[in-house]
Amino acid sequence: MAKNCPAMEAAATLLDAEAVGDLVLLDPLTEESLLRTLQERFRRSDIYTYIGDVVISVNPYRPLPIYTPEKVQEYHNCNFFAVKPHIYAIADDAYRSLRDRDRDQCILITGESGAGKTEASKLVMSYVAAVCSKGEEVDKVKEQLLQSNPVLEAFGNAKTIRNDNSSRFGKYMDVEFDFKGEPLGGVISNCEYGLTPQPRTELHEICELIKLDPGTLEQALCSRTVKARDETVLTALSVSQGYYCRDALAKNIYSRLFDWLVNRINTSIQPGKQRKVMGVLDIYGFEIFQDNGFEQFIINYCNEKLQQIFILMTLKEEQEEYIREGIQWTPVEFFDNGIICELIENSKCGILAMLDEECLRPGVVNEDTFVTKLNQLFATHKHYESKETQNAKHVTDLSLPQRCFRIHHYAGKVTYNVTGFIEKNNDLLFRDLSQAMWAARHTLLRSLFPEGDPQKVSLKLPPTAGSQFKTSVATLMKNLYSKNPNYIRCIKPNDTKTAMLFTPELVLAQIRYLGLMENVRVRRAGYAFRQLYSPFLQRYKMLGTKTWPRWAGGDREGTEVLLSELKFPPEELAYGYTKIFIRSPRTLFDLEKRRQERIGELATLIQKMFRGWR
Ligand code: AOV
Ligand code: MG
Repeated sequence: MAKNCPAMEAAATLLDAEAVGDLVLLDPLTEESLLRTLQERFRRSDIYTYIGDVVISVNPYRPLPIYTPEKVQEYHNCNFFAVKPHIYAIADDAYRSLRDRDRDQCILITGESGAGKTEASKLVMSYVAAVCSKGEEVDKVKEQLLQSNPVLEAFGNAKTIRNDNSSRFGKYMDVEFDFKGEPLGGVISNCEYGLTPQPRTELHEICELIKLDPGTLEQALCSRTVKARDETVLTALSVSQGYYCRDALAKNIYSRLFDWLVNRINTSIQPGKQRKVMGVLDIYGFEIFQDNGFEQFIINYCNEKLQQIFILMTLKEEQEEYIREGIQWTPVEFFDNGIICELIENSKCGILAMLDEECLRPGVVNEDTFVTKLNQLFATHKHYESKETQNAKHVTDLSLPQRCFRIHHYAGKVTYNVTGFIEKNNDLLFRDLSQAMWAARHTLLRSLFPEGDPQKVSLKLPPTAGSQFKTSVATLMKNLYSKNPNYIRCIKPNDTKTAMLFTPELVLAQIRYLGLMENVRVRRAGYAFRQLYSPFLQRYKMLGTKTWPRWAGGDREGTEVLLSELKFPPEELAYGYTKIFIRSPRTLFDLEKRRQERIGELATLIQKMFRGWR
């Protein structure tokens, strides 16, 4: 390069600066510089980048030689910030916190469909399996945990336009460890939705498979028994009702079989006693199709909740802690998507509650009354739109058709067509069909339909699909909140599944909705590490002449005495009411390094004393 060409030099500096591994160090911080950094790193096949301890992963759509056993060794017990950003580093960090600091962990993997979440979850699991100890019993457990994946994927994944191996079920796996950090087993939970039946084999073939008299199935598919007082009336179904029954049956068989499979795997991998837990969450990504129905609505709701967890745990919680601890702090603005979650899930007037209400209404129900109600309720809601409410809000968008509503999700605007919402939410399997299945001589199938037993007829309506989903999402959120979160934010670089192709506009949109700018800003304004004074002092007091071997005063005072003796720059530290805050991870590593050296010195000293005594 010509030395005296300032433009080239500036460009080279920029490129170097743009390739920083931790976006917290980015200077200047703009959307443009953040995007260019990811692009430049991606060009160099560095698909992983950090924001503090959050990992961003950009899907390379081709195999990279960075997952070898040698790489595993490189990251095993590594210093998170001293090695190149890698998914193995976050896996290692989480595993060590679990083993050495006794904190349950969860790894939250988010991103849109095809961004690489499932691949990431497999990399985390295989890394943890590779670094924990070996032995016949442990190897058996590891094998069982890893092998559960292909079985579940065979059943629960399907090709979509977005992803050839798209997860159609949300998977959350708790891996359980003993006190030494050896895996004991695990528990899998599935939040399943998005099954689109394509069910057309001949009735006779089906009946042969399930060992059922074809007449029984035919009758159950074409008619319905209605009980009125003491009378039982058999009514014939219309053709479309017949199709509905067929699809409902196929879907029920599929999803019940899937639940059975998960239960079977759980019984073989579930340990007796649980000690420490690492949860790995790999869920279907945010979906925006040309035509979006109930499935997309449910899937996007789940993603909205995951985004909320991210906001609450990293952005909001971080800022609130500074305020609680009395630390000087300039608040950083961020978008809180709580309002969108409420719009969907509010138990009194959220969209799901309105849908349930519509499903329970006697008489003819259809989706038109459902949309009308939503339009009335949310006429002025900032995140809700439909053709009717647009008039009220004085906006017109000709692309928004009738029988549709649009939600402004954190990740983008999605137009949902309400056709099929009521049917799918009701998810009713007429009793005639359960009874027909119970009559089959195929024992497994029969066991999947216990309610078909005529002795056990219950009149209670089963919960709707929407409310079941809401419950399982709530359970999942509670579980995640109880653990220390680790984030992997996956980015999809192009829409054509092309190797190493980076489309800036697409990535920029994801940078925006993943809130990466806010994430960097909060992280920069904040402190990377914090700990209560007492455990902090206990761990590092050996480094100070005044605090070692014993400190008689208070913990906070002791921490101050110790850190001033170690001469860290004052801007690196902040003293809260109960905790010490350290700004950069490097200061913490410095402390750790000094501690290791000191332990070495003390060990030598003790050895010398021993020799002296002998
Ligand atoms: P997803 O889980 O995020 O989509 P996947 O993990 O299935 O996406 O990734 C989609 C495809 O991208 C994979 O089948 C791989 O071909 C490729 N890929 C992803 N990560 C990597 C990687 N680290 N290295 C190489 N190739 C990769 V969905 O389940 O549709 O939301 O619902
Ligand atoms: Mg997936």
